[in-house]
Amino acid sequence: MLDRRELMKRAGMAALATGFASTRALALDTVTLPFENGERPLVTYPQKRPMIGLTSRPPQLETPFSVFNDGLITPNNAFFVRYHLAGIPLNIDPDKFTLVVKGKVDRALTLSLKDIRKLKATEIVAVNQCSGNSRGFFNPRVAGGQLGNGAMGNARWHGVPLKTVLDMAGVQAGARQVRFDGMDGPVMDTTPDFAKALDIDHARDGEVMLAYGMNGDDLPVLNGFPLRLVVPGYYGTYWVKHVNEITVLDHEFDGFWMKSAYRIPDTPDNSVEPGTTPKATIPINRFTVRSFITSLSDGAKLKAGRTKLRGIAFDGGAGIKQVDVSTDGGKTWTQAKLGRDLGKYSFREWKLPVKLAAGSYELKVRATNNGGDTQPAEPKWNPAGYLRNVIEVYRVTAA
Ligand SMILES: Nc1nc2c(c(=O)[nH]1)N[C@H]1C(S)=C(S)[C@@H](COP(=O)(O)O)O[C@H]1N2
Ligand SMILES: [Mo]
Repeated sequence: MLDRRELMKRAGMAALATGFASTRALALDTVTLPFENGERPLVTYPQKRPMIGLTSRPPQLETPFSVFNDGLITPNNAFFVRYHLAGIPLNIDPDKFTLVVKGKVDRALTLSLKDIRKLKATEIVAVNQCSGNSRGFFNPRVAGGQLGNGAMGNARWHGVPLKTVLDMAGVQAGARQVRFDGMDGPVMDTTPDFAKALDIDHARDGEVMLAYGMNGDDLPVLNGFPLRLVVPGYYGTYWVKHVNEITVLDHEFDGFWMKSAYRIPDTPDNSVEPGTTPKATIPINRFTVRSFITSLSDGAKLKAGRTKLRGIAFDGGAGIKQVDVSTDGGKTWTQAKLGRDLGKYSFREWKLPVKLAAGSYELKVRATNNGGDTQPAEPKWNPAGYLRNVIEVYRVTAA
């Protein structure tokens, strides 16, 4: 017998599928991101509030930046969406969903969502950020989605450690990597399927998670319902959505999205001279350290006097040690007060009251992590437009 809650949920899922079928990215309005050709439609999709639309087939949605000033956790209905392939699974029956674990294991597994939900669950607050977040600001410009700063979000993820499932299957000696594939696929078979891999020790570190919950709810369809990988501190490309196949490999996975895409220069700071091609590359991995002011935007007009500056900082998992703010274009810096610590993979809030007499100001914010990494004053460059973490500048006037 199905209980009432279950029935309601099913009705909800069916309505959602209909919603996707009939909603062709209804454009409400437009916004302009602060770079050339930055005009974007504000679009609606099921389970999402109006979002900045980058593409519609597949849907790619950016979070309006003001959302990051509302709280440290990004709401599910405002969380960004990134897909590579147009064949996305919008009508998944959670009762029929299975996760297969195979390859170099003692016992191949086929787990239902119910089986997975019975395993001991954990939670982690972690930022998911697209490798190409902020790509639109690159100069010289680079190919790829011209994103502003909204291809990131911070959520409380709920699920089971990937290690639990790998241990159930029994990883065999000689395992090198674990490959993850989701239910989406190419519409034309000339496009390579989206699959990613992690080294076996990383996959078994106890932090990498198979998540079915996000901020106390199911995952939104467009964020990977009913199951996705969460790889704390690592760029979003590894956070495979709708994951239904896990394969333990005795070699390094050489699929297109590992071998050819999502690679960064193999140089000490992972950058190259603007406009040049790196000699050697490595797979993209942990986030660079970043910080933003969220309480105002570039070009803001303020009332002269006291202003409470506020914002966020995050990094690839060392944790934020310090945030400094400058109101004179970087000549002098004042340490901001850090807010509550939600864990080393979360956004960290910072606050600083300042006094601005009438005039023009260049506000800057700079974070430093526990590993001693900080943000560069001049932007670094790489041909794919990844890793952006220049110190952000906000030109404001007080009157
Ligand atoms: N199945 C699947 N998972 C995927 C992708 C994809 O195209 N297909 N894109 C990845 C990339 S590049 C990013 S940045 C994140 C984005 O996660 P989100 O859409 O939940 O914000 O999903 C990752 N997982
Ligand atoms: Mo991404």
